[in-house]
Amino acid sequence: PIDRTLAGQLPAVTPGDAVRLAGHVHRRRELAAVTFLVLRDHTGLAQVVVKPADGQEVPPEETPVEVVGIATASSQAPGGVEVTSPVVTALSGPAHTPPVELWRPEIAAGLPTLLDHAPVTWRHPAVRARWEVAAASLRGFRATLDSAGFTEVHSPKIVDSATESGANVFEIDYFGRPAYLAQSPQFYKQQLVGVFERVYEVGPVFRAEPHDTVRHLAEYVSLDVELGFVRDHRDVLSVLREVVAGMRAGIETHAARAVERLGHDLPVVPEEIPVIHFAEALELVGAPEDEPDLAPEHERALGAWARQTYGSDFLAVEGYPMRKRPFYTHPQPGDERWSNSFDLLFRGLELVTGGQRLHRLADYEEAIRARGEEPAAYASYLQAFAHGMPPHGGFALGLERWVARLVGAANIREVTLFPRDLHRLTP
Ligand code: AMO
Repeated sequence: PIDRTLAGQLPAVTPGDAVRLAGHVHRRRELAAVTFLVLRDHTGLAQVVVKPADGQEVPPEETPVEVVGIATASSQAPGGVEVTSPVVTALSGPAHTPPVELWRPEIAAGLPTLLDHAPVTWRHPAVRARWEVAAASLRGFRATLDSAGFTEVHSPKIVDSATESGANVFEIDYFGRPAYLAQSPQFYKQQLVGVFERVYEVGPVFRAEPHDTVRHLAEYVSLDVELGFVRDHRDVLSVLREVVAGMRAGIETHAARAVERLGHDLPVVPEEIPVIHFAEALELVGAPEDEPDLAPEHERALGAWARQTYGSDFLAVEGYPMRKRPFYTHPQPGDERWSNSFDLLFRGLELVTGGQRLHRLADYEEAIRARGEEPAAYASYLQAFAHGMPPHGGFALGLERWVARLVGAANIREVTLFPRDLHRLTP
């Protein structure tokens, strides 16, 4: 028995040695005198040359196969080594014809085809590269926070109340009483600051988004961070800067090949992320001064401005109006119209929301009442505050938005393995 050689290792094999490869038939190219079998595994592609004298059938594209043969130097093969005199064994029945030709360098399919056939279309190397960038980003995210004393946590996804806004929660039947799919780990990550001081979570969150947009999903991956003993939201922003730089470094280290394939520049992360106040941002884009939020076209304009003015792909907008922020938001000291919260724009798209939170029990009770609700409804959450919580803050970054912007995808669905939206529940 010979150990498996990966496609990526084949160039380093001594010509003349016997090798055993395993992977999918990426391409079967039948010429008059030979058939080329291009084999694809998780490390790349390898070329196998099948001659009539070998007496081998090459199964159709996408069939998983094992190939035992001889490593042979060839200037025409990728990496300079191919496999000759093969014995080809199909590891399952012949694969059906794929909905799109996966061997072509660029996948020639519209978004609906890509999404409807996701289990197959994700096999295309250029499509798979999008998720390789996501996975490498996650490695960088975790590495940055692990080395800064954060503890990874997991909070429940079945919860008893909305955290962000009442409107877009999914209600479920929980043993006969209503419950909700969590819109955010917000309440739990705050409570866990009381325990661990610094926490992060990578997990799904659920938003019943009633609109079809290119940047909203009904389920997405939220990268949540929360830390205690901050002075204000600017301390949170410094951690966010390190996190984004760490995610970029993760991509450089673990997905350089994928980035090269996708042909996009990695983002410029300045030493300090430029910050603009919400009021100034409105003025800059020429929006009315009582506007409570930034519209997507405003975000795009601000992104272009940051690029031009600071050479930065990132811009933090701080001070969002209190009336548009959730009740846990800390006001801006001295002017309570504004908040100590921010959004981070990445290439003109909202990527992150974060800020400083209230931390005194009395402030929570007042804020909840001011929104016409009763503190009693939040009794379990408020326990942490009754028992002493430090000044704290944090943020949440949407993974799919990050990857979409990195790889230049116009629609967030292009970078989501199995997207969920208004219309889609399969695959
Ligand atoms: P927010 O609701 O702004 O903040 O969400 C944080 C980030 O998550 C991403 N995002 C989405 N991505 C895909 N589809 C959606 N429907 C969607 N909605 C949001 C965005 C956004 O910036 N608790 C706060 C965070 C905090 O303050 O720590 C929160 O959830 O990238």
